[in-house]
Amino acid sequence: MRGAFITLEGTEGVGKTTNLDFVCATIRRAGVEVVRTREPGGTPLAEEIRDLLLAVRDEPVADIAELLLVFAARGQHLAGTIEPALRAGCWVVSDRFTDATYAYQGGGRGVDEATIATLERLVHGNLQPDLTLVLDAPFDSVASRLSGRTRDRFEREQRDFFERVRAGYLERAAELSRCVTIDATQPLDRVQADIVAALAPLLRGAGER
Ligand code: T5A
Repeated sequence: MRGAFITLEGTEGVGKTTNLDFVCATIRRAGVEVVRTREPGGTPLAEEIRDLLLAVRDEPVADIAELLLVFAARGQHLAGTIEPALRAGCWVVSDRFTDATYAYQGGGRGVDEATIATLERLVHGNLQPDLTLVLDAPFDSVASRLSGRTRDRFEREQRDFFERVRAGYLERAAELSRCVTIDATQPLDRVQADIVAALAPLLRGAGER
């Protein structure tokens, strides 16, 4: 039986990585095998593409080059990690997937949605996450969580970029029934209580998949 595909999304510092382990542990407690992964990345080649994407460089990166690199990494991630795991009946939990492209390259950079949709169809056809947890917080409430880190190429963007990314996520979440938006400004235990509630319907169906 095919596994379920769950993604965590949101702007920088909202707690995706922090909650990824929690999501995986909650699923394992229900007796289901889970693969934890991330984008860009998730295979050796895709991780190399991640390094290219996040590196701070003097040369401006063209929007189309960034977009194609994101989907190149995703194609490899799907072929090497996501698809084999789902086929084997494992659940896959990924830190970001294509919603991030709509939010960052679409909302943030201004690439038109139709171009992203064309690549989405080409790279993953009808495959979509079964559940997407969108951790949401205004820029100001999470900016302090990132202070003191070395900033990658995306984290060096200005506030208005992250506001457009956040708006992109919220717009998609409002349109897609697989998305559950969670208030990431809450204390961690409250965020995780919301995550458990969002996972419950999928976990109830785990035995029937
Ligand atoms: N990208 C990616 C694209 O442009 N297009 C795409 O299609 C894809 C897939 C990847 C970058 O690539 C771009 C977007 C990204 O910029 P990344 O490292 O995967 O980069 O993503 P980041 O968002 O940069 O990851 P971060 O680590 O910055 O953010 P997280 O994972 O959301 O936050 P996390 O879990 O590290 O938490 C940050 C801090 O906050 C604390 C944590 O303890 C930690 O210290 N925290 C809380 N504190 C208080 N209350 C809570 N509720 C808290 N939750 C977490």
